[in-house]
Amino acid sequence: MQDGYDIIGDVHGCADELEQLLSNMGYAEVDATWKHPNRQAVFVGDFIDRGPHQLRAVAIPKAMVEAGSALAVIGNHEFNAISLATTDDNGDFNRAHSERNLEQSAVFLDAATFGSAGHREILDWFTTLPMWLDLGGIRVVHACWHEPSMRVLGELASANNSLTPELVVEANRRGSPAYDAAEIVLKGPEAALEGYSYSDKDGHIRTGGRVTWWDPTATTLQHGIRLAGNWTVFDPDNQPVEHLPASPLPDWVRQITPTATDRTPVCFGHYWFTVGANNAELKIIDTKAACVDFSAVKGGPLVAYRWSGETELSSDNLITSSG
Ligand SMILES: [Mn+2]
Repeated sequence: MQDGYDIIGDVHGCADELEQLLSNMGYAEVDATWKHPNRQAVFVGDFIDRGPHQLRAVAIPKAMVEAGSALAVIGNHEFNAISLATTDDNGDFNRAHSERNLEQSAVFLDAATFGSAGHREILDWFTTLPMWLDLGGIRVVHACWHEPSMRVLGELASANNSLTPELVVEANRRGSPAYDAAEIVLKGPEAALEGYSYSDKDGHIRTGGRVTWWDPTATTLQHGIRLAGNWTVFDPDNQPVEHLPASPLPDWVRQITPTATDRTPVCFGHYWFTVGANNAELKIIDTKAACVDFSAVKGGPLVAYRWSGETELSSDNLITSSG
């Protein structure tokens, strides 16, 4: 029955691409859900926000998980959705209803209607999702596999490592251990840029950058901070420059980088990889790490890694919604 896992990247409202990908992988609609005769899907989270079919992008994975044909971990967008709708001991929303926060969640909130029964049902399901899955030979997390952070989160989490009300409060309290741990596991480690800044894909000026934590050779800001090619980098005098400086990444970041000796293969999403012309860049990172987010909601394919027990991952096992 169980021949392996099909680990599916960030859906972000792309329900049509999800159904196409499932169909391409031999899943079929049975009893109002998608099933494969001998495989199980695993979603890396980030079902919602941005894309056109918010409710279907939740309903399809939810039905699959409830039917046992899929597993799923929570992404930062689901964490944010829960945090926007729950309150701390003072009665304040765990995630403030600032213009920017609401804008980031607007597409989902428009579709789900904040405070409605349907909205609460979706959030209740998100709350059941673990923050990571160790499936024996393959690991799945939304952004970063980092065991010290997982231990911190695990102390406040439910038995299956899903969120509890207390953990949602703590993980939104800036400066708390759970806040830092959730940042790393769900959003990926970010390093300060020493006065440098850049304008990101949404036009926000950022003074910290996402670290390529999976790459043991990336030891400097220049090589270890993930920036898209079309983003502009500014030096401390706010002048545009070619790239970030070659100064070393902070020690705490380098300690997150996996060592060569303990590397169970890990699949994750979150990082907006792109496939390039003719799918030339449709590939895993290395034999121990695969990002399955290829920017489906920005015109890329939705991608899955089809894992069948191998200890060395291969790009040959990537399957796309585009066929
Ligand atoms: Mn994400």
